[in-house]
Amino acid sequence: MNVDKILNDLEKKHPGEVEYLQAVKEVLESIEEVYNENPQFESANIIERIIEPDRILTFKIPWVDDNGNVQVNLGYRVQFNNAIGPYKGGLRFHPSVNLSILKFLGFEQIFKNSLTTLPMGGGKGGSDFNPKGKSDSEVMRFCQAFMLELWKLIGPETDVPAGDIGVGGREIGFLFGMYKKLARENTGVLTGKGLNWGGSLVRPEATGFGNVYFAKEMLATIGESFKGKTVAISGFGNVAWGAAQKATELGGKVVTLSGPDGYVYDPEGISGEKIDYMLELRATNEDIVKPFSFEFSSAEFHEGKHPWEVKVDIALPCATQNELNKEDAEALVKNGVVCVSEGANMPCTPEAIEIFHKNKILFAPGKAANAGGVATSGLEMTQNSMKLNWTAEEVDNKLHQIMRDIHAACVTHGKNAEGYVDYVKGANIAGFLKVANAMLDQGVL
Ligand code: NDP
Ligand code: 2IT
Repeated sequence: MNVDKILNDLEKKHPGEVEYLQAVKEVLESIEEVYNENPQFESANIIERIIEPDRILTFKIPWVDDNGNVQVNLGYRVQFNNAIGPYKGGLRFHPSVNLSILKFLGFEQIFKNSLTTLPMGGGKGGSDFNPKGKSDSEVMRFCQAFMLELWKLIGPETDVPAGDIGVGGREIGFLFGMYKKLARENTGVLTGKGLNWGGSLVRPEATGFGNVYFAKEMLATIGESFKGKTVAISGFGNVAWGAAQKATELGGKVVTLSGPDGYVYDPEGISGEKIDYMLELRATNEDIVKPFSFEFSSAEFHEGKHPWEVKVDIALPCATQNELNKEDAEALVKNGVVCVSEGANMPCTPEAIEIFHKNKILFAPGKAANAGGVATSGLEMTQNSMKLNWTAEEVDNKLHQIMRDIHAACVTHGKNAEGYVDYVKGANIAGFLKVANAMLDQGVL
């Protein structure tokens, strides 16, 4: 495989799709060696087949706002690869959404879902709709208009969307209701559903819990744990909320949260009612974390800054892509960070990851460390198929075991001669091999 040539060709076909090209580059560089050792991959041209999505649906979404004005947004669903199961992946509603971002997320999702050990292919979708400042009825009308197009493409055995940035329980409810009405069937076509209508216990917490379980496994390899450690978290959404709960439960002290406006630093620790308040803040649909510092006097707000300047032992970036850059990584390392585990998708830039690797920091990429969310979506699909519900304990135990298994797979494929584990390489190789072999088995499609 000639990585440079493949990337050049891809860039010519898709100029300016920076996030997508960034995600593909990382995977190709990690798997190059294994790929070249297996000539059957090259003869079936697996690489060219895996880096392009199977198909992309783009559609317009006209809807009426509370003032009677007609608004128009763009909607997308990227069905990337279904070699090991139905397309599976979240929907993102954020003004920054474009095809490059959804293709990067869909591409990552293929390998993440493969790592979960469950039968799920990779996909992603969303819209440039901005939930900021929208009323519940506006969100409902938008979700209904979105589903009016999307429903034709999805189904419980073909493509199963879920939440992501800007899409939580409320949006899944509106989307599910509309699908049910259009398709005239009540199935597990979306995950992240409410508990009374097919949802799974622990799904809301699962991404953040899973991220902390993964970090716990990494820390154990050096005889460490969360107990007594300070933890910086970015974001204040669904993933940050779950991570803050579990990190606190395991004895860590969470000292930061962040939003697009800056970060809050709370030296007394963010636990209990402060974690509950995150949900309130999120539900306001105002894009800011600053009000946290009005609510709790122990918290200081730092406008326009990243939380990575705070001295901590563990960093959990849980907001969005490319939010932790080289300078941030240098600051964390200088301050003695031992473990960085990505709750968000691709939050660390390639330059930041290089700094972590150079300094032998325990570093986990999102496709391994945040796989607990989609894994629990997979468990929701199983419960829907069986028409049974598992207890929170059963789901949490399964999630915990899946995260342990993902960690073990990363170690198997990522440990070097000196004993340092390159979790990026390990996750990419383990995720890739399963999908590539499935594609070989199934012929040229
Ligand atoms: P939420 O919408 O619940 O929260 C997203 C958080 O990130 C909010 O705090 C949001 O603030 C902040 N944010 C969004 N865009 C930016 C930006 N451009 N700059 C700074 N902050 C930003 O989403 P989730 O918690 O679900 O998602 C967070 C990350 O985790 C994403 O990368 C997502 O892809 C990933 N993820 C989510 C999973 C899930 O199950 N939900 C599973 C696996 C990964 P604001 O909205 O105010 O802009
Ligand atoms: O990035 C992700 O893994 C998610 N947003 C969750 C996807 C899912 O299908 O649960």
